[in-house]
Amino acid sequence: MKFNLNGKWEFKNSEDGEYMDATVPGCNYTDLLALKKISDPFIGLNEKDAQWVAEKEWTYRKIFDAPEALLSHDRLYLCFKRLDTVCEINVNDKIFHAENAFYEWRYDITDAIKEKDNILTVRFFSPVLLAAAAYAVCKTPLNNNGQTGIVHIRKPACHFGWDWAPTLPLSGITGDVYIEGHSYGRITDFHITQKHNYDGSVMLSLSAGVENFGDKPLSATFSVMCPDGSELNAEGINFDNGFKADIFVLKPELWWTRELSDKDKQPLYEAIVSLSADGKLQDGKITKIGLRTISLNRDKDEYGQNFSFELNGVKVFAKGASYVPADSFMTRISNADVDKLISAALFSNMNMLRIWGGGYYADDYFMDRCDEAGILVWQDFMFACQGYPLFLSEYKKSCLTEAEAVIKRLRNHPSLALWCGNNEIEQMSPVWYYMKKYIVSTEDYFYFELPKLLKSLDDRDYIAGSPVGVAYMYGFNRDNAGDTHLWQVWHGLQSPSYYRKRFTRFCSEYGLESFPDEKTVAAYTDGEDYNFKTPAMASHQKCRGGNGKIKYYGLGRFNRPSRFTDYVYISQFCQAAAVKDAAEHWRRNKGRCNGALYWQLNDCWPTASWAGVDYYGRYKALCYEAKRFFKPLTVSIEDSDGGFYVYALNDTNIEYNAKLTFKVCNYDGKVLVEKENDVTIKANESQKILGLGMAAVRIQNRHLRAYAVAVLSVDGIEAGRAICLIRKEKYAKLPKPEIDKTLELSEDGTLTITLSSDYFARGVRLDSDVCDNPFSDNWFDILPSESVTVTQKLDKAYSLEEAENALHVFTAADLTKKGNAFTDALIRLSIYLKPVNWFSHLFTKGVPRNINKRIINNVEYIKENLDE
Ligand code: BMA
Repeated sequence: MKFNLNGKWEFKNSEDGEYMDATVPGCNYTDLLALKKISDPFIGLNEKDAQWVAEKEWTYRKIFDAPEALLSHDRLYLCFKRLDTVCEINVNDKIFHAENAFYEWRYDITDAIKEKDNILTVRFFSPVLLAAAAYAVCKTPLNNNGQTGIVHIRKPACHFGWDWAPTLPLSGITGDVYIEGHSYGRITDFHITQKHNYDGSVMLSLSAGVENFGDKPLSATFSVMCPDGSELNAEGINFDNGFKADIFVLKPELWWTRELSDKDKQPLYEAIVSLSADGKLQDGKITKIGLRTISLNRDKDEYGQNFSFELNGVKVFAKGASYVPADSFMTRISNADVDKLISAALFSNMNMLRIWGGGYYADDYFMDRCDEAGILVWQDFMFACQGYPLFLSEYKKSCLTEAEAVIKRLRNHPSLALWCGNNEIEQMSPVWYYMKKYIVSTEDYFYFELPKLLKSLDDRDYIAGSPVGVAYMYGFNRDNAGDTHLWQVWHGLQSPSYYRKRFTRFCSEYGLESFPDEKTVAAYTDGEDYNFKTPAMASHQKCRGGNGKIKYYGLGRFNRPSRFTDYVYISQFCQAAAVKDAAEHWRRNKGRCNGALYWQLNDCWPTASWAGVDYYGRYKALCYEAKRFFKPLTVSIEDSDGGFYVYALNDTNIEYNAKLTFKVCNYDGKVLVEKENDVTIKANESQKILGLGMAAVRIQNRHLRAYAVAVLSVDGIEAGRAICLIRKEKYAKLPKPEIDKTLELSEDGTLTITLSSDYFARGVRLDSDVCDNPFSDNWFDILPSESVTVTQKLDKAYSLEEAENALHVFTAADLTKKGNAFTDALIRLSIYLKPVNWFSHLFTKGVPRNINKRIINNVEYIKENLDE
């Protein structure tokens, strides 16, 4: 029996004050916000005024009666799905403790609870003061992202501020709280492993851990409900502390990612275990599983060491982004919010999301949605960018307990593809080389202890960190092995063309910042007249020098505009273009490069950042562009000063007979060069299908003010298109197009917009004053003499006239212009010369060298793995 304790609670500042109304799950900030004791920290400069909250201790209290039916059980557990973080729990004067926000806490309160007036309090210590006190006792390396010393507390690192997150380290009961009543026994864990046989059949091994409270015999039965409705059953046999059984699935329906499947929803099997005693059901668990094999191929190959995911034996090019907490106050993230972000990932044709190590582990709902949708999940353990005191035995114990709990919670999910030890700790390690014990214990933990524990609990692949090379501090961020984070563009101010120099085996982080949608900016600047430097704008840019960098990249591609709002457009355009260029380059080199996960899918508050979707769910240009550059079957142009190579990119498992049309045209559509080819596109490969020098174009259009377009069609239907300008926007002299639009509104509220243009229209952006739902397409180019149709589902009833008046169409040719090439260059130079920028630029200038044989020969591990 489960007795729910969610809902109305009371809370107070522990040192003084009266109890006030609180809501659980929730936290001190959201409760204070509801009582109007603080102003919304996401708006204006309010974040600063809310800092006192984290410096206090907060006590939460609930007084309740326990029903007779609950008290009649053999064992009563008080369960907290999440406690954030260090706290003392008092149940009628019986004291318990918690110190880790990443797993469920469970306390035996059988003897502590009574029928009437139970008093339950939870007293949270200030995370800020605690981190400072712990730091005083045990020094930690300097933290670049907020308060130094926070690594002592097992809590999302980004709560203390990050280069995209505010500093709002909450305290509170941030998950469900309830009392579980059990008799005879309970199921502690349910695990299903699968063995795929050569004939295609699958043997499922199901096991349930059981806690037995008495001496009565317990029994268990297992069943599996198949997607076709059939049911398979087995009696459990005793083993260790539980039961197990094998169930054979003769003809499994396999789980795939979307591009490898013909289904929108993946087939899931429902596994059930029932525990009985005394002829009665005492406990049960149900979990959905998908049948598939997933592995990370790290074999030696012609380029070094592979880094490629294989699903059911089929190589997968990973296309996606990193997922960060969707709100600084995580209890405000509803299932609908998660749905929206998953929809955005699907909209952008992603097949993998990386759960980044400075937030939370993926929650059950998120995983369920990924299981259903066919999205692979890369799960970091929660360690990011800092030295963690893993040499302290109690601390390490807490981390390993956390790892065990998380592995057990997530391991049945078919979408879970990889465990990763941490985010960027290894690449930071050289900076704290003088703190030897951090170096040694980091290697111990991530290279030995954590993988050893993992191996005993799960058969998935593991990498020690992201980025990763071939051994501790060897080979990360290089091109012949491992996973990379390529921040030369943005942090190092390299030009976006730098990406094309990199033939990374897998890039799990790269990106460029942009401003969010203008409506989002307007929300946090609270009506103020803003520019790059106004206080609210500056406080909603957490990356040091970030707004300068947005300008730097913007002016590299466009003329300097006279309106600040044009910068919003430019920043999003440049972000989308840079990420696209990299993703397509790596897709063109598929096999050598095996994944492009950009930084970052989403935001935790309204801010300038690398996200593709802003905090309010508004899609930036990147989210739309990704729909095109991650499309499973499409075409890509590799352009250079000398000419073009056209590639077919095919991530499906199907071979296609297709037609390629390639043209270079003037802005009025006059064809300068045209080629047409019939091509056979091989399954699951990238292939060069055309090469063309620039000379033919130059003869006819000396200034190269023209565009190139490649269209790939299968059975007469367009399967993908790529368009590029021959010269960058600022030199392209884009014509001002006349765009015609016709609108239709259907009864179900779908607005259909058809656009056509007299001249080539670059970066056409649609925006509605009344509705934020995504358009079916946006931020596209319109070619002269063709029409483009897009739809948008309106969320309220509007007349056609209202919808039409609310719709704005903007193109790159509508941008304002001030100054000239010289002044723009000076502005860029002054940004470049900021010490933080030029240092980082010089530091990241060259492509890191490949792994050096001399080094390899010194290390046994590397020798075994890479040396021929
Ligand atoms: C990466 C991430 C984050 C950070 C991002 C942008 O390295 O792992 O730590 O927010 O860069 O700087």
